[in-house]
Amino acid sequence: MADEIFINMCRDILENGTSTEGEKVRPHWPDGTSAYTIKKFGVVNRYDLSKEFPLLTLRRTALKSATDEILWIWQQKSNNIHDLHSHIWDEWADEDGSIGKAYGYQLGVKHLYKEGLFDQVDRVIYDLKNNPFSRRILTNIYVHQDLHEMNLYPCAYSMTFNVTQKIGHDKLTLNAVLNQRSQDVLAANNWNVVQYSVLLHMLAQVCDMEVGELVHVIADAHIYDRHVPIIKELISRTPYPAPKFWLNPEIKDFYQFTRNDVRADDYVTGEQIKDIPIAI
Ligand code: UFP
Repeated sequence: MADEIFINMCRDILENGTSTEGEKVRPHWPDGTSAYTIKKFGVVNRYDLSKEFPLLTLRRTALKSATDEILWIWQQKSNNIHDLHSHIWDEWADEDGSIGKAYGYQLGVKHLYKEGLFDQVDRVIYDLKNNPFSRRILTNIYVHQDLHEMNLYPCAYSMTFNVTQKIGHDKLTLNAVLNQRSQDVLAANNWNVVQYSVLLHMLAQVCDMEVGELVHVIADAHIYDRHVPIIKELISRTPYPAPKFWLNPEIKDFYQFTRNDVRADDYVTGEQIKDIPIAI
């Protein structure tokens, strides 16, 4: 499923997308050359997590590192790269390791609701447990008043949670829409999809729900010029069967999860692509 969605999205961008070549664009390649893209506006991908976990098999997505980053944002609510086990944010960090008032910082800010003070994550968990059919359960980290203090504006900026009840099922089903303004398809698409799928699995488990669908809405889905030949080779590969996702069933408190509580079993993939150039 994940491979098929990825291949179809890439084909669509390459065949029907528009190019920003010749336009005044940022970001740029490390050598200073302008990094233009082929892009598609308004891409929507649906992943039924009750059927399959959407790890790409065309090449390997690092499940534990992706989980580490999503826990850094949603659970530790940190904006300091020293709390991360990878170096993906190094380019955007200050000398002290801070990425400014971005991502985890925003999720840690407390806001006043009728029931008292909550940060956005605790508010989501509270609503899912106490008022699951509410149509008001969402997070938003695209905070305009703080944008000038963010070293990178949030790309995936909002999750809207929605609970359904499947006929014949005792448990409720947790679904979500992930809103993303900008997506580097080669470097980060499956990374982001996997992160928010892990998050949905974790929240469903701690709220005693079943996991449902993740709907990924991408405003600007782009392939960078230097990624085009890599993408063409990648989508010519034959996918493998989807791996099995394991989430430690003992954990019932969202704040107890670590990256070691997730695992992909039977995860067979094509060869990894080394040294993907990243536009900055
Ligand atoms: N990008 C993603 N996903 C992320 C992230 C960044 O695809 O989670 F943090 C990419 C999208 C874009 C670049 O290619 O990083 C950010 O540039 P801009 O702010 O100009 O959209």
